[in-house]
Amino acid sequence: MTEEKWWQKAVVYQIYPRSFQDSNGDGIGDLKGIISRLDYVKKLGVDVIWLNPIYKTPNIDGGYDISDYQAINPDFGNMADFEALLSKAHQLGLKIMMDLVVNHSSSEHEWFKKSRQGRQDNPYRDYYIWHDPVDGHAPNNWGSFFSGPAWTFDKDSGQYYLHLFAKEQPDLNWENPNVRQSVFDMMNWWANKGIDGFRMDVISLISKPTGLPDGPQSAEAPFGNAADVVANGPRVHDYLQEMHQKVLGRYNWITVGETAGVTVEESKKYANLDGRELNMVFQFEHMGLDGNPNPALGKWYDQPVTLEALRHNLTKWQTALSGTAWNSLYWNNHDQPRVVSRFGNDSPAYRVYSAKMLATILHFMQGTPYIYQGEELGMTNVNFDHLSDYQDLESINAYHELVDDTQLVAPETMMSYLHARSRDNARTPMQWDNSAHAGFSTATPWLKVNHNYHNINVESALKDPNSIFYFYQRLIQLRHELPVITDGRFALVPENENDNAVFAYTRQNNTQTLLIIANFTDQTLTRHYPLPTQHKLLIQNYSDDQGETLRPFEAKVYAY
Ligand code: TEU
Ligand code: CA
Repeated sequence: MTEEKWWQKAVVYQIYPRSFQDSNGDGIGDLKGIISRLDYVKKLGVDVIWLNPIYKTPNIDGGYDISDYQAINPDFGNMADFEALLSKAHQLGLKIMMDLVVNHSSSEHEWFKKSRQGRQDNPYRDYYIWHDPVDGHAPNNWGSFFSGPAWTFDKDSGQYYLHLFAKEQPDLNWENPNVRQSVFDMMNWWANKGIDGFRMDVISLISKPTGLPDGPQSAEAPFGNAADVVANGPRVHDYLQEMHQKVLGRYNWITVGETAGVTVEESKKYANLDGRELNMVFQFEHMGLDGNPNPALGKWYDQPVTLEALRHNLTKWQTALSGTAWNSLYWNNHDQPRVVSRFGNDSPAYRVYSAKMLATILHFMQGTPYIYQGEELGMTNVNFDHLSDYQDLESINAYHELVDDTQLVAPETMMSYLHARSRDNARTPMQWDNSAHAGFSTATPWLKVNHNYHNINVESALKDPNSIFYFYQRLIQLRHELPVITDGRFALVPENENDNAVFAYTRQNNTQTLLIIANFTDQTLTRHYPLPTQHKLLIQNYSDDQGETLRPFEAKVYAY
């Protein structure tokens, strides 16, 4: 076992700047707003803040389309504001992890503007992935993650360029050493500002497969699935090892790879504890279990996952990486619905119980936990009435493709799918108090506030000793105090392997055992788990312990 690293004991809090706190009354969250709320983040007890992109951007995709990697989005402030944020965070003992989006840039980036100027004598042409038409068509069947084709034809030069995401997000050509060096120089420039690490957007997609083969295409789908053939491409580990040599190895950072499509075996390369590439993966298998049974509809669906499938998957990752590689632990982020609505029960009777239950199951696992802003309040999904209330291009494009173009889904059904799975569920403004616009802004926010802010907000959470907030605070504190949460072996309780209502597991090291029990249903159940006579109850979400009786969404942890 390698020596313990600081980031193995750390807890990360994710801030989506556009939706956290507006400081100047334009309805858009900003850096000064974040500064004004750092004390709140500190009170929760986390160690690191991950900031979603704050760079200059045309904002086609929530800032994941960057037109200048070394400038701040003016909606959010300027470089002096960033420096102030970093220094205030450091004073409070909080680290700042930045988003690194280098699978693609914005089509407004200087590199792409130059790249599209022509094929001759153009050192920037090969910064992106250009291809001649094949039989008058796009080079292959790949679809964009945001609907439509992954190739756009450029009339002026007679070639197609690749964009796995929106057409305004052209993919960078990592095979070009100048691209890699430009990225590494940019990373070192941020390092000199004193940042504490990077979260690397879709880093598993940077190495494209040789020959750009078609992806698998299901019967009704208009395009092939690019992710299946692009993820974990032939040179991705070479590129990350080069990045480690030229950048990462110089700093005591936290580095996390957003690795869609990563397998357990691949994770042992990306996030091996030998430290040649990244600290940890951020993988998506448990986010993909409740997709539509029709592959043409992908993530668009409104039915919940079964506990068996969820437990099976989480258990697989807990056991497979143990001692070899490191994983992130998360229930939601800016791309995912709210955990309490998706895996719990957000009705008034059960919202608080189920939010605490889900937090318990996750926070006693091995890995580095990520808390997405508002999760610590039990913020819920939002049921917008109209498509026009949505701002997220993935949601809007999917609606048009599935309802209008292919007519695979009826309009009401698609609204139900958006209510369940749209990325905007995560992006509604942070709910600070009961005042207009939830205290997020004095103006109308860029995206509607969830109506339930009158009940669910920071001000009331801080007044209530039984709030979800204080429960998370306690979970974070326990991780900092008890080594077994970081280094203990994970095992499912044998009696529990096929239980369709309760999730129970143990963590064990040489000095301590923890038994974690969680009822995933709204029913009262009876379960018997062997427990030594000498034990104590470490944390629970009800006010008393009724032994073998498990009340709706009850969670408790014994230590012995
Ligand atoms: O997301 C990567 C990714 O795999 C997405 O397709 C994700 O699965 C989808 O949003 C879920 O619905 C990252 C960022 O987190 C996301 O916000 C960006 O839009 C995307 O990359 C492109 O940069
Ligand atoms: Ca603002």
